[in-house]
Amino acid sequence: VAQLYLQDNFLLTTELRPEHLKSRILGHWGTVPGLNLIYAGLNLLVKQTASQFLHIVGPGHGAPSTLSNLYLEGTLAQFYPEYQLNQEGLGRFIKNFSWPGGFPSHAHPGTPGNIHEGGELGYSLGVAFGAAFDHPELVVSCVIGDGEAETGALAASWHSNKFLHPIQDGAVLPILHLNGYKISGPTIFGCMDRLEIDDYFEGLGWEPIWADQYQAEASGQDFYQVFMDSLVKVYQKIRDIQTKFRQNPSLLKNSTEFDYLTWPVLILKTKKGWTGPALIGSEPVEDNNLSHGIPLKDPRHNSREFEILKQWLESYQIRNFLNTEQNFWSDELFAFLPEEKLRIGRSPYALGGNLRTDLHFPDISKFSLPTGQSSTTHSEMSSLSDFLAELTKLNPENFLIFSPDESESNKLESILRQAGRKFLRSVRSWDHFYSPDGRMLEILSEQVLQSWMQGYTMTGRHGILISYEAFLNIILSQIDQYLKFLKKSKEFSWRTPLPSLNYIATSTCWRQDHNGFSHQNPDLINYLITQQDNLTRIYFPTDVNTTLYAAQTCLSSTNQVNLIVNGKTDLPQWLSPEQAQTQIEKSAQIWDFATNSDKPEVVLCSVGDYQTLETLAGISLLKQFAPSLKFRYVNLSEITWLKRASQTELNQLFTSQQPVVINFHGYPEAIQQLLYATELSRRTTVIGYQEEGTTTTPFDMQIVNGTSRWHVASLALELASQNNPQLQQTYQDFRLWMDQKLAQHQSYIIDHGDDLPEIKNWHWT
Ligand SMILES: Cc1ncc(C[n+]2csc(CCOP(=O)(O)OP(=O)(O)O)c2C)c(N)n1
Repeated sequence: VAQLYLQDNFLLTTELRPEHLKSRILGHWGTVPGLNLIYAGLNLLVKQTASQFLHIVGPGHGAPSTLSNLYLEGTLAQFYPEYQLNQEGLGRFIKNFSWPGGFPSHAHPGTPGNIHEGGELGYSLGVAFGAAFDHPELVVSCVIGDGEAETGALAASWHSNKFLHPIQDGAVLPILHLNGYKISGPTIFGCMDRLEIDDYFEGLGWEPIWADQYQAEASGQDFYQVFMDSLVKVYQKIRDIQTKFRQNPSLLKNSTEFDYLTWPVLILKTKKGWTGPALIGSEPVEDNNLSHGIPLKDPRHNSREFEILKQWLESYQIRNFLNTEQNFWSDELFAFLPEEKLRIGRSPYALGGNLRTDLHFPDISKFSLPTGQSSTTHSEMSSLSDFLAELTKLNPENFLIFSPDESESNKLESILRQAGRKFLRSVRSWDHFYSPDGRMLEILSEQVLQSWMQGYTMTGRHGILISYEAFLNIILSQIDQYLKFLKKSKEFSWRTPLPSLNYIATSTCWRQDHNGFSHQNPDLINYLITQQDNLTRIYFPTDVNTTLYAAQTCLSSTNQVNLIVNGKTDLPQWLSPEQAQTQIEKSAQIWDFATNSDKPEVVLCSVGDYQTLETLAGISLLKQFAPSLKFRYVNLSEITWLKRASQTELNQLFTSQQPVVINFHGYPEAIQQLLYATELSRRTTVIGYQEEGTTTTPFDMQIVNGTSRWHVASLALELASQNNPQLQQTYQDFRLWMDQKLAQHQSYIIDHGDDLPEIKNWHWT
């Protein structure tokens, strides 16, 4: 409470006056008392059991609780010498909450022991499970607000229990903080009776164990003791399950054992804003949503509020906890704390960068294709799958693959064969590749997958999430939250670099042959390019070899969010392994085999596999229709490079004055945005996906978006002819030819439901 309100007189040593109060009172109160109870209880549990905990707090707005517990357990002073456990340190700590230059109102990367900001609600439980996977010795406690529990992401996260291995994984100790209210009214869980809540959790495969303040008070029990007893009971149940399986691992071969594997969940029913003002006027504040934020809005100027605040602050009798003659704080306050290194805020798992070890990579030559410019076609995703399968074999304890039910459709079969899908429920004989030991995790919730991957990588391990391109947008906001955490982490040297978050966007907008418009959306690219601070990379490999090098580069990197955009259909191959490696290292380079002059009249560039196919097919047409045209081809395989490239580097690739055509995988505006501040933008025409889509032929997708080989060649001739009048007639002739071809294409696809043979069978010569 002092953190919210006081800027002076922190120990109430003199009569409280309005000038002791902060002029801007910013933060949240209601959730704090319950969070304090949990934090203190966990420390006591650790003292009794010497277990290794990581604590995740869903309601990040309860930061005053997290911070004050960190302060009192002495962790804060370890990370911030200015917050010592003395009068000066205490005053500075209280004043600096929600204060410019001090601690923000929510838990953030500067909060020791914390890997979860809890700003956007819904992800705490998923992150907790991610942290527990492959950490057999760890218990991850996780507070979930009953408001947060209404979110789709959190509701789906309860199913994570079907993915927790009782031997290889650690445990999650979920605590549903049932304080009955969210910001503006009661929560849904708050309006459900005990039986309904029991049924809900039992239906989800959990065993609910209660600590109920109302019941304790009604029956004259000490609620602190009730809570501790329940916490210990939950903990003991977790250990019992683990011991049972760890002593007899063969039990896991029997699916009926894990079918009925029921982990406990603690339902903590408290009064929101407990110990705060009961009433303001006739309005209840304690045990009501009015306690959620700042219960007394303006006590500096409102004398009635001031009086209530004064009584509220005095009610805690802070000076009873001081022993100013000796260590300032009285010893009894620390009696419940475990030894220093086990205190909740010191969890080494919260500093995943320190736990990170690099992945062991297979030799890429086992998976790459030996030559470039091959007329045989291959699927990038199939080869990537072979590579990732081998990676799971080489890194059996620190690499997981996450995917929302598209593994087979996304050509990831070899991962399934090698690594298996992790699942602890029995399936039928024809459901393939499911086992408790699998290394690929499938749940049809991109948000849960993202949460798992975050928890997994933020505690030092490596992961990759493979999804349909369109549906990665579902987690765009979550990625944004993560990037905020990453950006701020850089301000704290003790936050050492984390393994990057890696995404494969496949089944891309250009090839939604089965699904059509609803499945076409390359928007994540637009979001990722707006990120500052060099935290994102967006790769567009063009073939198997570039895909493999892009994947290895991403999985070796730290502190980044990497997106690789890959088609899954068979495509021509362009680069040898050596050329592919250089391509990925440089991000952009001239492809000599598709260039006929070092003094080009026009530069053609493509970004993305299907767009590269069309652009190179367009170059074939130029060679045929305009043999005298001098052109250059540039492949751009990582687009944030445009932000970092110098003018000289841009000119080396794109010349200093010639027109440029860029055929882009995503929305043209994305590239235009990246080029905006450069001279290049004035002479560049960008074509790309223009939100034209349906269930049609692959080439028709290129036609309706104006990105086909015909459009590419036409644009190149049009632009080059503006500087070279001799090309004007060629351009006119080409346009006439193209109009006929467009008509021919249209009638052919209507008649045959497929593309013209000359399009389907085209290959580079
Ligand atoms: C996804 C999302 N939607 C809305 C909000 C705004 N918000 C902040 S706190 C809160 C209520 C949270 O209630 P609960 O989870 O029960 O936490 P507690 O009552 O313990 O404060 C809401 C809706 C948010 N932070 N995240």
